Amino acid sequence: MQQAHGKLLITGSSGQIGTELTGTLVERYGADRVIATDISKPGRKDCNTAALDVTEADSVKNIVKKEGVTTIVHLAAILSAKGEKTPDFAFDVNVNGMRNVLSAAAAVSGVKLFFPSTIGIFGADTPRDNVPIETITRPTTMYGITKLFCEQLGEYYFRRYGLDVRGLRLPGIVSYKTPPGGGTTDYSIEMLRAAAGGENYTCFLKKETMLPMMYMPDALGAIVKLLEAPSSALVHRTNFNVMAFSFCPSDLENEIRKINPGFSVSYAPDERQEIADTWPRSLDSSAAAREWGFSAKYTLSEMVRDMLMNLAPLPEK
Ligand code: AKB
Repeated sequence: MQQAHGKLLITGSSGQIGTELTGTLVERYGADRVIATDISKPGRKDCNTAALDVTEADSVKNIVKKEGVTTIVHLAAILSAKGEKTPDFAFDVNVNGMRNVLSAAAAVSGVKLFFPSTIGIFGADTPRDNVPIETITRPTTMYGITKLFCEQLGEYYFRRYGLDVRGLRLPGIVSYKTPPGGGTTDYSIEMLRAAAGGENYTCFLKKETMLPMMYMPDALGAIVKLLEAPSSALVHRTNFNVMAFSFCPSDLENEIRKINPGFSVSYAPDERQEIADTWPRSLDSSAAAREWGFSAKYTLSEMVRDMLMNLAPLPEK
């Protein structure tokens, strides 16, 4: 178990990443140090829990102060597809939530804050391949616009108040424990779930839509590594690119077919195609590797095998 001082507060802990990251942090720092929060009080029993609406500035400030929080993992956010359906709500949660968390963190000395940004901060004018950290960032979704703002507001709090803010741009994250909610890369999990359940799948993106992705164990490893990196090692702060591999829906379909030859996918792109068309195919993650040792272990085929095994027993060979 790692030594951590004070409490570690997680917002959005009931989401796809939050559910698993909370377990990882409880193992690492101990149950009594972790407070898992979400808009409704999380049902988990392995740590302290509380209901917390990040859009309520006083509630955020109070819990940070009252509990002696020294690390905040701010996951509460509205993702790309849902954000296009409810742009005002996405603005409120993503922008006001981030401001409230930053301001609560800055009001107490020595607090460290982690939040995930996204490949959604890029836009149609961004080069598509091996995208560097510094490039054209003109997102067209509410999710992308608000997350780019979060990156820049985080940098502002670092420069102006010395707040130890850290963030990375996550690609699509594939996992089996908790379904994602409202993302564009969710098709990959839906496809794997359908295959594991013995069903065929209708994909909402075109078969050739290539996007950067990562398997959950590598995402958890990356978040913990960035969280624990010495502050002095960080040249960048809130905008590290990270990815494991790129694939398009037909690559995933073919990979599933190697295990489950009867599986088939039909393609019926919807409005989420427009979002995916503005995102890059691959990212340059070298700054993350250099500054805090980012690496991803799983390949696409290892991930597919592990997903199918965990979602349903694999067919006999
Ligand atoms: C989404 O699809 O909105 C997210 C993301 C790539 O940030 N998974």
